Amino acid sequence: MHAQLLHAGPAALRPRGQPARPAPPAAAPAWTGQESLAESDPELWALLRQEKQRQCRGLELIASENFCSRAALEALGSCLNNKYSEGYPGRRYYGGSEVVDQIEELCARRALEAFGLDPARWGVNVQPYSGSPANFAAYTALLRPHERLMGLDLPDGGHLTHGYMTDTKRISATSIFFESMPYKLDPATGLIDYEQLERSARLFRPRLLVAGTSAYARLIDYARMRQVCQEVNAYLLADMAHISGLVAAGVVPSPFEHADVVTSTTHKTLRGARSGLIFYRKGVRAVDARTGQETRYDLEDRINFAVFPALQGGPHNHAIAAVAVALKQASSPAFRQYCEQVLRNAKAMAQALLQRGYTLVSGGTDNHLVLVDLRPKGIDGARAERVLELVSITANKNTCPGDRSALTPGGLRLGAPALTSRRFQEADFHQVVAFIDEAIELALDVKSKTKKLQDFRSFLLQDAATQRRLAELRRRVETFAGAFPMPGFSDR
Ligand code: DSN
Repeated sequence: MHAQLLHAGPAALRPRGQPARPAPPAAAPAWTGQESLAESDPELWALLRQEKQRQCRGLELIASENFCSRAALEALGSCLNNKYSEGYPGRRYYGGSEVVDQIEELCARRALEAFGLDPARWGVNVQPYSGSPANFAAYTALLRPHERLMGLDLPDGGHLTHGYMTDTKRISATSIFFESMPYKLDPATGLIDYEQLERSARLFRPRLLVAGTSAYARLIDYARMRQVCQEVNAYLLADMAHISGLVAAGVVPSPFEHADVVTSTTHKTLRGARSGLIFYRKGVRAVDARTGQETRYDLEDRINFAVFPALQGGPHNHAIAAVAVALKQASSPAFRQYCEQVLRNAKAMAQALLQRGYTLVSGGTDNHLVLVDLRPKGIDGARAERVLELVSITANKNTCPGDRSALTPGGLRLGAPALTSRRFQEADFHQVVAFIDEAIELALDVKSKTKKLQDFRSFLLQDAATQRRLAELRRRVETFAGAFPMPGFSDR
């Protein structure tokens, strides 16, 4: 009976009256993991191509962005993604770490070299996942819960992680787990108000002072901040995320001369993969003038412990490798030339904006960005950002000193690093400003015909004449931008 059933096939097993089942599908091709993205996931591939085209045909002016090199992206998209290696080189919780140990050590060595640091006096942790985790790890290492820190207020050009809170809410975890007090810009000059900072520090007695900015076009007086720290017995932490490439190239003052700890991202002016770094001082911290007794820094263990195991798990070995590649590039003469050009381009952009009647916070720039105060023009950053976006110019709205609303702030932040990586020079930035000016004129026109921001946004998409003007400007912007080279892979 059994043998009969086997030979009779499925029909013999089917109860009478039931339809035949469809034939089973042909066996799926075996997964090899070697299929290209285009083969394996055409939907995602198409989106990736769209983003690549957006980057190539647009003018990228977000001051914190840059175009990473193909070499670094190759490391980022490599087998290093596969490896778990909690711990530090030579002290891992997983086997098979002999190669990633070398990669992490190489990255750390290159980080010290890129910033001209003596390994006897500085160490670096290359494991933070990005800038915000790096800052939180540094605070965790240096402060007990609810100890005090001061940083530049976010609306004045600081960063969320420098202690941001509002009148009604503690926004950044930095203000939830620690007590934060902001310092501000002098609204008259657009410069950091160091006198107010000193007065506040004497009253507040922070344990940590953060010297760092994300929308400030001028240089930081680290020496003055160091003096404040000495007076109130605080650590000085420099968050150089925005300017780390410029620091490595030696074209702006280095925070390492004065800071105890320096944090950074690696993908802004440094032009690497997205990751974070924490540098910390080692060796002698102070010598007692009377007894000659030395106090030594104890930051290395505290920082390393804060990153892992306190806050993070497995290091992103692919990102660490890609950062190592970028740091090698950042130590080259070509990178220094790039950074010099970034500064020249930012200055050219500032000059062109001033010539066209725009107001700049602080009146100009000493670094990679300009902060345009659009309020005297009768428009805000939100409207300007939207019109620019519709003509393939990417920038971001930003608060200016005295701004009340973060949703419709008065400023527009424009940065030179990304386009300089595409070989833009001063004359090209004059053309970029000409395009921006046309877009702002268009925004002013639409603003005069609408009321609220939402009406403004709808009108841009619905009014036929406006649509034609946008399309015509976008075509010229894209033709111009598309002619410049682009770092990275040509197709992704
Ligand atoms: N998001 C970055 C910036 O734009 O400045 C800072 O983290």
